[in-house]
Amino acid sequence: MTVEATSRRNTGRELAADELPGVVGDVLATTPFIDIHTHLFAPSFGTLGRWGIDDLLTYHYLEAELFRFSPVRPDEYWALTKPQRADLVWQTLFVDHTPLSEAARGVVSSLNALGLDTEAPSLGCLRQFFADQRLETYVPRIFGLAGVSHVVMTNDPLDDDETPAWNAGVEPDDRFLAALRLDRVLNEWESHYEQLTAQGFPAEKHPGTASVAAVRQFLAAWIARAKPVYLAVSLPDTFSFPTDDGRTRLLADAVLPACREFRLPLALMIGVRRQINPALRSAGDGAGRADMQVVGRLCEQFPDNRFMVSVLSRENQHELCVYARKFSNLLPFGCWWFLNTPSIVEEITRARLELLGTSFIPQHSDARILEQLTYKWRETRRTLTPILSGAYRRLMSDGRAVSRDDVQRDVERLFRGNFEHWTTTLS
Ligand code: HDL
Ligand code: ZN
Repeated sequence: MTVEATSRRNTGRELAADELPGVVGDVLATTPFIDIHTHLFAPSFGTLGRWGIDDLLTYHYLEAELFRFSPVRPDEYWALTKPQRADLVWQTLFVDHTPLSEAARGVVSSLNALGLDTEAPSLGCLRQFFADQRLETYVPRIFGLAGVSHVVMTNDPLDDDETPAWNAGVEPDDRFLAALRLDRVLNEWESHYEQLTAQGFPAEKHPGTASVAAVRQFLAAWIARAKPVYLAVSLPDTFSFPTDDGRTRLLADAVLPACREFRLPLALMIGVRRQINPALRSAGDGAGRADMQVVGRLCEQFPDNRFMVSVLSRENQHELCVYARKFSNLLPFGCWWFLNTPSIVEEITRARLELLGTSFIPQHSDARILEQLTYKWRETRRTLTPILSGAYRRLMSDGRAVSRDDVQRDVERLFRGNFEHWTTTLS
């Protein structure tokens, strides 16, 4: 059969190389992204949602940095009120020192995006601005500044602060998509199985057949209630599969079958070393290099499951790309947590483009505080513009014309289409 020489249907004017940064930057700036992993909550979740200057400044990234500059001890810090902690962080990291770290500069960027004084000697005026905001207009303003259309929450069906909102019938908000987070089920079973029983799904301390059935019913009930776009779990750097532990049994016999039944991806976030310094509380987690063979085994043994995977160790990134080349049911996503800095994002994203083309999701914000969306996505767009421009420039110099339509198609795939294709829920 002769293969017709098909000329590429040029869907737009061919760009000149020196136009690329401007066009790429403009396409990134004007395409709304889907933020596939955050810790934000829709306004209907009430006080679970965090926003404003005191929350911005008591972000655990900044608290970890505070203890490097201030003589205050963690126990003294935790004894302060949140405004007192925010005052101390502001004075230490933003007045007494230059906010050069990613997280500190992020606060400056978020305040600047709102037209606020980034050099305020104290927080009074800033607090007044945030006190004057009303979420019904403020959330759309932040989404607009950040250039996002949807964010995915992290919903823990065993969190005592969150389940009352679901039980009360929280009003759905299609800008805030749900994701069921299963850390307590898969990583801390013995501390939480009784909560499943209390919710009406009789489970046992050592997960056997009855507990597997209970988890299946628990998941079915919560999937019906929360309508998640994926299920998720964070896993330690020591994660292995299969082993003879309860996590293997619950993952293989309950969670992955539920994902297949309800056509949901499973997001694996691998490489976290929880609480390496407990005194820092939520700032006390660290990172470790994982054995990436486990990713290959899962993708191979469960070909009908779709795995979205983010890894916390910089050293695991290249292996993740290689496994993604071998398994099309593996979708790498994001530059997670300690990797979300311009220099490392550049290294990871260039390698992914070179190894995977546009078949990955470059970033998620992991935002915990609403206004962080603005700086995290501004930073992503700023970092990705030269990376994508460079990839197109290299393609053009090797003999393939590039149009703005190409750039638009690729950006939409990277920041929307890959995720929409993997989740059946988005319209
Ligand atoms: O486990 C996770 O989802 C992590 O993102 C943690 O929440 C971490 O504390 C974080 O906020 N990283 O950005
Ligand atoms: Zn997170």
